[in-house]
Amino acid sequence: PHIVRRQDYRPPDWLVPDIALDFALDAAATRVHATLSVTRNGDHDRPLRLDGDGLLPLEIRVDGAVLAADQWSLDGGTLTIALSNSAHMVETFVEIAPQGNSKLMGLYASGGLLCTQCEAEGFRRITFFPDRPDVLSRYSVRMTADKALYPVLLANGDPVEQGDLPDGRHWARWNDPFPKPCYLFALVAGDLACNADRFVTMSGREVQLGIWVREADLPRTAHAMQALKNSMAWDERVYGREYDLDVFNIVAVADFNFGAMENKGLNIFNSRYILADPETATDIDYDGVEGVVAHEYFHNWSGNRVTCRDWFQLSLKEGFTVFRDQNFSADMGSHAVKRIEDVRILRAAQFQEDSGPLAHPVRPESYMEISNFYTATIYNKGAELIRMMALMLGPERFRAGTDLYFDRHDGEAATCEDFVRAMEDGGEIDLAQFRLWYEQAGTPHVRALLSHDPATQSVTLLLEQSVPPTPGQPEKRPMAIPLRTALFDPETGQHRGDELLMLTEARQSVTFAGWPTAPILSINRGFSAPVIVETNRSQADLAFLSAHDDDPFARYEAMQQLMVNVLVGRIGGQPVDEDAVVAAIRDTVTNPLLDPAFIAEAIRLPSEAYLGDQMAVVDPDAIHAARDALQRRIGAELEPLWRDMHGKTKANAFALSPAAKGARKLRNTALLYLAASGAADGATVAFGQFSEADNMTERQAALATLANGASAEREAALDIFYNRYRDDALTLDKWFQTQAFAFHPDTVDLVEELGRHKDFTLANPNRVRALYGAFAGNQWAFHHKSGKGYRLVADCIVALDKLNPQTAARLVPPLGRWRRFDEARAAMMRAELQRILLEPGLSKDVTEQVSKSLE
Ligand code: BAL
Ligand code: ZN
Repeated sequence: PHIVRRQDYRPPDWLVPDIALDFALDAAATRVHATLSVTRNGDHDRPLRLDGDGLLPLEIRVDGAVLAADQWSLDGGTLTIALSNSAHMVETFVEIAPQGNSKLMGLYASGGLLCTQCEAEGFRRITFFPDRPDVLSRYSVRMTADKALYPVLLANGDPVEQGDLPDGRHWARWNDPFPKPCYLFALVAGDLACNADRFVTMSGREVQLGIWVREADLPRTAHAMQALKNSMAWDERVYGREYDLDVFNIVAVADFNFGAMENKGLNIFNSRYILADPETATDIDYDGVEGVVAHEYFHNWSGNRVTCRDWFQLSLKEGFTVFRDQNFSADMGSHAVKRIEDVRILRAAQFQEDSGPLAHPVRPESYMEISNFYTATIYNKGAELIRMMALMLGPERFRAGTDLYFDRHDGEAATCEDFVRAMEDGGEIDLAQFRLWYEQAGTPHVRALLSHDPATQSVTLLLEQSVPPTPGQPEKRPMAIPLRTALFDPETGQHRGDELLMLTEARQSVTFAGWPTAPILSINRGFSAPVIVETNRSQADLAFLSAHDDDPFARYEAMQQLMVNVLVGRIGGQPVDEDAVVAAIRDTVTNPLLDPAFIAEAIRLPSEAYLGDQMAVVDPDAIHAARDALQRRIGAELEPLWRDMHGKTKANAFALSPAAKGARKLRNTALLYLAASGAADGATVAFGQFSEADNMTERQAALATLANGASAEREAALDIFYNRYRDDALTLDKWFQTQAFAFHPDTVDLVEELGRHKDFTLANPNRVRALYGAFAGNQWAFHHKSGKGYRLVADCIVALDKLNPQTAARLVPPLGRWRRFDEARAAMMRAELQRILLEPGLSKDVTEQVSKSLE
């Protein structure tokens, strides 16, 4: 298979300043007439090459004249036309079949809608075009369609004209004045209702906002609309960025590979990130809607106005936009809790990726299939890189850097290097060494050893860094690592100031004077760098920090590390002091000064997967047993506390305020520990919460608690939930997901059964992720020693690959982690990967992920 390399980048041979598209829309057969004004880029005699995927030209015209069959060629999808002058008008006519498009790339049917997804390379499935992000065009789009089936016709930009046609058809024209790459093209046709609103920009322009959904879903769009307006105001306030068109539309569709897509002026969303009401959405869902609406909106500047030169620069828009949406969400809620949540996601998804066969730099060097690079590294680690630059610069200089970046590159296709240079020039900083973060894959390890010298009344902090080898990068250079650090006086419980230490050497030390007694080290505060830190802090030091650190992330981290040490020690058969964990949890829960949402985060045991990451060889059964035992002990020893807290946090009526959300989070945690305590009424209390809840956050948490056990209430609750939500796809996903994620000895068999359930379908990516995605993330169940879990996921990959390779490929990484497991499991995982690779007609998406996993 063809490998694309960053070093091979060459500017496009031909540019397309303008394109007119005419769609005769029909689910079975849509005709597309494209008119491209093309101009030769530079002095060369190379022909015009247009990308196509599954397209056959019905007719081609150049400057109005129809081409004979020997005047063009089609090879591997690419249409080649020899052109003599420096500018031409090229027309192509093709027919495509949206209804048969199960890949959900290009133009496809979802429910009764017709919609598009073009990023990264879906536009070539619609029409012939130079499908690369550095070819920017002004689009004019005309659509005709059956008016009864598709009364609403939307495209990018602003609406221009519409009218009726004979035979029950109608038409609409949209123009987008902003030149854009074809991956940002979009259209939607369907029977949709609109939640309409308006926003007045900082310069006083009025923008019409529309969220388009099925009529029945309209009541579930209020939260998304509020999030959109908040995002628009936030981007003006924080980055000085104003919206630029007269309309901004969002459409929700049920079948979608991504979470959403930032098409210019017409965002298309997976409905799970638009629809929310208390009956069906958890607080996490509400936050997801807010965050993704913001993310897509922010792309209007970081992605659309300034786009990417090539796909190796993907993190230029994604890392920066994730950073922007993270900060927006923090401003809308709690900075402390948002940071903890983001780090938890980074560690679960990106650290695992960075330590496995699919590890790649934030700016990759090569790919076989770009769809495989929409990864936690590009997105989440990319966001951490921006965060580190923002920290090193401080808010004013960072803003100067982003202003310069937007000014310099507006209307251009830029690179990660352009961004870093704007930070250097605008923020007046030297980022020469920092650039390594874009080049080197792998999570840096930092050892931080504090030693006290009573004679000189000083302490020395020795810092050492190493970056592990990753595929294709055996040797690494030292990185520039910003570490926010403080030293705590154990007598006063206070520190003497937070310092930003820059670790730039492999080994470096710094001495602090004026410490007659040894202080306690708080390091990587706020998770200032995406690294793994190892320290020589005792359990007593960690317990101290868990009670005194004024940096909420560091306080959380101390608590987590306290728990990790106990659990890893227990798994390794070492004597451990579990009482210290119980005491720290008691102190945290009963501290009236702490935010309930923070308490809930802090007292949660580290996940089984995270514990696995701390071990040389992951032992899923031992991890589960140790974690379960500690959970039961915490439950039993503090049972009155859990009972009391569960009662106290019962809300009277649903609200979305931070206080109400925090109370629900704490209540659900209390329920979990109460159920683990072994109290005779554990299942009854959970079932009570399940039945009485006026919101999905409490209902689903109660269901999940019950799903871990074997009570009669478990079956009853699952039945009630299914019957209540069987006709609501998004909520039924939760029913699949909760079971696939359950800590239950029979989960693997249950997942096999659910795969045959009449409501399970491979055609809907959300449903696949709810069952197989959740299951593959359930370490204990997926790694069942029978190997059955591996077989189930491999079977799903093989079957799904025939329909939707992009979503199939996303299930490969959990199998690819075989090197981390014992020989028996590793052999079974490898065997499944080899079986997948033997499948005839395997997509390049899955081929790339599987072959890299076996290397
Ligand atoms: N650009 C793909 C979806 C997203 O990151 O917004
Ligand atoms: Zn994005």
